[in-house]
Amino acid sequence: MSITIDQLVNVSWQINGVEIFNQTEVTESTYTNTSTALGTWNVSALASNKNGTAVNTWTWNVWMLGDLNHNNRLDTGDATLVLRMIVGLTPVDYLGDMNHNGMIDTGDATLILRRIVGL
Ligand SMILES: [Ca+2]
Ligand SMILES: [Ca+2]
Repeated sequence: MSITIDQLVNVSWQINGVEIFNQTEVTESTYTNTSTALGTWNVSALASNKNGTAVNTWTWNVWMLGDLNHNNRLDTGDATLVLRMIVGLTPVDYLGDMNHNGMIDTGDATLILRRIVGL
């Protein structure tokens, strides 16, 4: 997530209202995070200077790899969605790329099914 401002500002990045980092006297600011817990988070960037304050807020959904139906577990519904993507019945969602090969394939469905039965 990033913001660009046409004035020098101080930026405070917050998740669910708690500041996670800030920058002073910038015109752009970027926040990246690759290790956040699963769930839905409100990410806000507060930009302020002597002229006022602007806030930009995003809703950030973090899902488990393969959890295509977003119920926080791997189940047969996820495997079914992978199969539907392979045959073109459902738009491709790379959240289902369990084997990290850059495409949705039967290997992904197999991995989901193996995970369900604990193999
Ligand atoms: Ca699921
Ligand atoms: Ca794959």
